[in-house]
Amino acid sequence: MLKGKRVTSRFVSILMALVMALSMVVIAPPKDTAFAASATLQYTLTGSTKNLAASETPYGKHGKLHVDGIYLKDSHNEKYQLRGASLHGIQWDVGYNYISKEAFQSLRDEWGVTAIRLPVYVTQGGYTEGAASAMDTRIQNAVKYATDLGMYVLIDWHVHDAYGGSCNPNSWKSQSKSFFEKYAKMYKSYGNVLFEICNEPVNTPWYNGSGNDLYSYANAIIPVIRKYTDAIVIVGTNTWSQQPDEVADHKLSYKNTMYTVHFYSATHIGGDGNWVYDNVKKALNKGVPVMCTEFGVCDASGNGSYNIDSANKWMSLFDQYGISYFCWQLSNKNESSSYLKSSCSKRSKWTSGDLSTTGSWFVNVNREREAKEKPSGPVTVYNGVDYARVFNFNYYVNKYSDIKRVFGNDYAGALKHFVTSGMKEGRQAIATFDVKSYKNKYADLRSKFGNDLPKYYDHYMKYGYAEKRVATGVTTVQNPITKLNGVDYSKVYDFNFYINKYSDMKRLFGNDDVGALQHFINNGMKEGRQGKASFELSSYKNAYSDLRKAFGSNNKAYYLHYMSTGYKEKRVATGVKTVKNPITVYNGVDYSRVYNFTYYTNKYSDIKRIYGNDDIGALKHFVTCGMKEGRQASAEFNVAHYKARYADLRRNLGNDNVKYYMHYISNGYKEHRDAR
Ligand code: IDC
Repeated sequence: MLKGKRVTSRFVSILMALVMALSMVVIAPPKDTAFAASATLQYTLTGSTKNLAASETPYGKHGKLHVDGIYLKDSHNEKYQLRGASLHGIQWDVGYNYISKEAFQSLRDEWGVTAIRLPVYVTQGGYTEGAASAMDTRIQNAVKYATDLGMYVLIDWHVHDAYGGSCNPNSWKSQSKSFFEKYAKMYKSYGNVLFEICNEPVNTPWYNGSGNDLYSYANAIIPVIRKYTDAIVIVGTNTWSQQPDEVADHKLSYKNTMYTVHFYSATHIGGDGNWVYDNVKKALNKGVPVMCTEFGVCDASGNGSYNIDSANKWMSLFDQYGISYFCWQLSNKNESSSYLKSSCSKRSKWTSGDLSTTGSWFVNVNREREAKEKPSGPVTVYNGVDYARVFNFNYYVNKYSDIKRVFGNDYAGALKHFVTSGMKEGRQAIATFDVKSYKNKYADLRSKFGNDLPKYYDHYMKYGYAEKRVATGVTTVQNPITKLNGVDYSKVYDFNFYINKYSDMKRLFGNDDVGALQHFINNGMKEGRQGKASFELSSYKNAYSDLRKAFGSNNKAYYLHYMSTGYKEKRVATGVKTVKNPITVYNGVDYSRVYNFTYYTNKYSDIKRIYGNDDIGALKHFVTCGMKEGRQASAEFNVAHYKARYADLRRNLGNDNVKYYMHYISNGYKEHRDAR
């Protein structure tokens, strides 16, 4: 629809480019393409939002804005570039559908947007054509949401040449006056509201002395606003806001006033030699402060093809001068300038796949700039979480020389290190919170969090501080735990006994009762380590043959038996140095006629070494090897003597030792044969 009407400016652009190309030998390329944003989304949008404290929102950090020379500055007097999202016309559902706190918050938290533009179309069924009251409601809602979220909001009196010919904002001067009277008054105490008094004049020069020019219009409207507020006012310029340079000779006298440039990058190709681009540079050179309240990365119709490269060149220029920008437009309308694909019907919480080329590029642009934003002072908020209870920049860099070296001047970097590494490493970042002390002090926390140190910081921030828990000065573990996963090991385990008895345990778990208990459960019992003065595995094992039969060499089972039963049965668990009631039955055969554990282990040093306290092992050895080898395991039975003494046995049993032992057990003993 508008394409035809752009011909004039496009023709001028081409002509100018030609003239420039012929007359100049070198056309300097724009400096600084460091931020050449891609049209492919470089970030993952998950539709999540952050719970920012007011002080961490864009407005909370930067406060009320003002103009200083050609620059927009924040309340710290630093240059400040707004990253703006323009809604579509709010008289249409494509515009007001997205007026919600959730939508603005998505823009703020995932799109890197700091400001919202509200296009109040004057015609096209807009403010002067029947929609005023509906649009008033929408404006007021939008300002409320933006304000709640600490975002800037630009109220745009959207005069727009949709019907051809010229567009002179003086045509709606009285309506404009009452509109701005109303809103300047309503928002006089709002530091985050900006006013744009005429979107895109056409065929209306900045100044011609007629009283019907833009200069006169601005001089009629701005005093109305200034009755109430010195908020930033942005004034449109001639030819769809492409001529801010025209202002230079007749600048307005009101402070905090800026002048508009609009571009559509496929029509107005970024770079020297483009008429609009050059107009901006001229304006800046002449001290005219410029704001880009609308631009697109497609052609001037808001549709058609994209020119991303051109858009990036425009952004480079804007970056050089800190020029704020507002990208056209947040909707899913089926046209190139829409941020969202037309298939996306979500009104907020958009995810990566919902974004069009414009939307993707726009997010890249914002997020790149957001990442480079220098905090105005030490920050404590990271990813929406405020670490002020546990983090202080100065304390952190002064305590750790490695941190100072790397992050000594980097507030955000130091905080990021703390959050992503420092907490895991247990570093202290504020005098009032030492995670080691906090952990030592509270068994309830240890049993929940174990060695997951960041959880302790988190607990203190969320609850511990409010509960007035002690977080410094406790150097030893208090009330060490004995229970894990619902099992109480206190009958066989005591933290202090365990770490003091074993130097390796002290080294590894000196301040870590959970780790020590885990070690005891997973390894210590298997290894037969003693966990408490009143329970000694070897003694318990020595004392009870029923347990040895049941558990054999499964050490852990003895501990568990004592915990569950032995303790109640008052079984003895210390001081028994020798094996009591050593077993003599193996695979159902009782070897007691030829075998005695004490005799066997005392007679053979190798047996003693290996089976000194292991009656089951010794007997097994005897049965499977000892008899074959002719070893003696009882004063009553010597196989060599037995064999030598009885010729009948030798005839029947030959040279097989084992058979002699077995014969004695089954017959020889009863027959009173002598086997000594
Ligand atoms: C366009 C919208 C389009 C709508 C039209 C109505 O993209 O959906 O149908 O307005 O007139 C501007 C104007 C802005 C235009 C935009 C694209 O400020 O209102 O929006 N554009 O044509 N100036 C240059 C381009």
